[in-house]
Amino acid sequence: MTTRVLALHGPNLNLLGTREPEIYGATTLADVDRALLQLAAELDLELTARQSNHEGVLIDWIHEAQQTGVAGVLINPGGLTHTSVALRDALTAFQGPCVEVHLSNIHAREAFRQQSLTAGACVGAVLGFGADSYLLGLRALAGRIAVSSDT
Ligand code: CA2
Repeated sequence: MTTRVLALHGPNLNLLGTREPEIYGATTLADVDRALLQLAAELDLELTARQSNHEGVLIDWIHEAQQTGVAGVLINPGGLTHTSVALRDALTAFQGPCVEVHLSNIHAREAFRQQSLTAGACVGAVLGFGADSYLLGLRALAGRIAVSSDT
């Protein structure tokens, strides 16, 4: 059976590679998605990647993932990481594993970025490795899905 996973990119991540390269690197979101799709194929996962600038849209996609049997969620919640109880609640309600990823090391940045409201609803987080955070996060998610489907 096909194992489906959802990769979600939060607000402003559509700007990746176009501004602030000193913080977020020169890789575009399309580059990230291409690399994710390639790794997903190697891991035998069917990955769908989506980006939205709207909190409610991200929440709706997580609900839809739950309703349609998606096995796991990889998410960079962007700035919502630090503010959104509603997004955390949606991730908590999702029954499969979720992994949070960040391009930057949020703990080495401004105080307001050092707290994640959403990471506590995830099995773990990968941060600070630029676009590689997504790939490491996808490997971790695949491992979790494999373990939970064994039991
Ligand atoms: O490091 C990350 O991945 C962040 O989730 C990125 C968010 C930021 O609010 C979080 O604190 C950490 C920002 C995403 C916006 O990305 C941009 C990329 C290029 C130009 C402007 C924004």
